[in-house]
Amino acid sequence: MVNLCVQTVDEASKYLASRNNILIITHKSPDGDTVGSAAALCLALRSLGKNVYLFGNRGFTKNQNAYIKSLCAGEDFTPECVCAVDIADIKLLPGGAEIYVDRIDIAIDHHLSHKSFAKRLILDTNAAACGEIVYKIIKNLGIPITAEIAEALYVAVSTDTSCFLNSNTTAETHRIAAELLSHPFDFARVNREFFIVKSRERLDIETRLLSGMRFYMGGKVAVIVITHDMLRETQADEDDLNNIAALARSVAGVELGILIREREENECKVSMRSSEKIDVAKLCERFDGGGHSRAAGCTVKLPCQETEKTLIEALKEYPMFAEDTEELTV
Ligand SMILES: [Mn+2]
Repeated sequence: MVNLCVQTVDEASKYLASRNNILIITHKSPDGDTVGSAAALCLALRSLGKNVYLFGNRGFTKNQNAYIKSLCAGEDFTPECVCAVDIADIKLLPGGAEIYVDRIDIAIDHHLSHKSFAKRLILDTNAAACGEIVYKIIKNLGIPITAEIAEALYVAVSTDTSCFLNSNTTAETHRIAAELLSHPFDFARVNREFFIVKSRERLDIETRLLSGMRFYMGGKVAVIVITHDMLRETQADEDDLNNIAALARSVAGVELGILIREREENECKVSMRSSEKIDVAKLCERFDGGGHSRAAGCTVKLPCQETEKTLIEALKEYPMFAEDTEELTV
């Protein structure tokens, strides 16, 4: 167990400003928030003349790599300071970063389910995105926000709020986004790229998921399953699957959308999206996972069908689902 030191924005800023040769680590299955936060922090600290790199997360997608490849550390980089962004749990370190398990100097995070692992922690669970905290650190250090930094932070904040649609969006989120938009980057292109345009592969997998969606608890729960076969047949890659967990929740009457994704023969990754009526972080914690109250995940060591059965069984304990548990057909 590490001796945790909780930091304010000011303390975290001073700490980072006092360090050099900094490695920034993003989480496993990196999303827009972890990547955008890391890129913005990296660029900002570099503008102070520091040596800063991102850990070369093997999970970076093609789209993400286009932005950040040049920021990634080479094999020979030996960090003096290791910083984790948007990482709620040490189990979410990306593959290859295990060597840093006991030596994360500072974690910047916004997950309510955060399990301390770093020597220092700046945690703001009211922040819609980790990018909001990084924004405050950059401002605190008086670093000018360039168009590049603004774009990275905008990606972080917009993706973690599903383009300012989710209930985690606050007035502060909008204030930060408003300032970011005052810098000359093409936010309409970012919005189009992240929230509007769909690849043919995405369309193909969405079609399959929609037609195979199963409903439980009188239509309050919807389950979609992505198997290896589906990925092979549709040729969908990680970019194509971005935020696909939100699909099940998008159906009228659904309070809880569940995505089950086949990992190995006996292992599934589960992502949940919910309305305000159910706290999925708590539900996922029962399966050793976690996240936010409206968006969380866990890993279940069972084949897909059994994973689905186990999750639906667990839901029967919730009073809101208790009265009506039959499966509906589509
Ligand atoms: Mn986040």
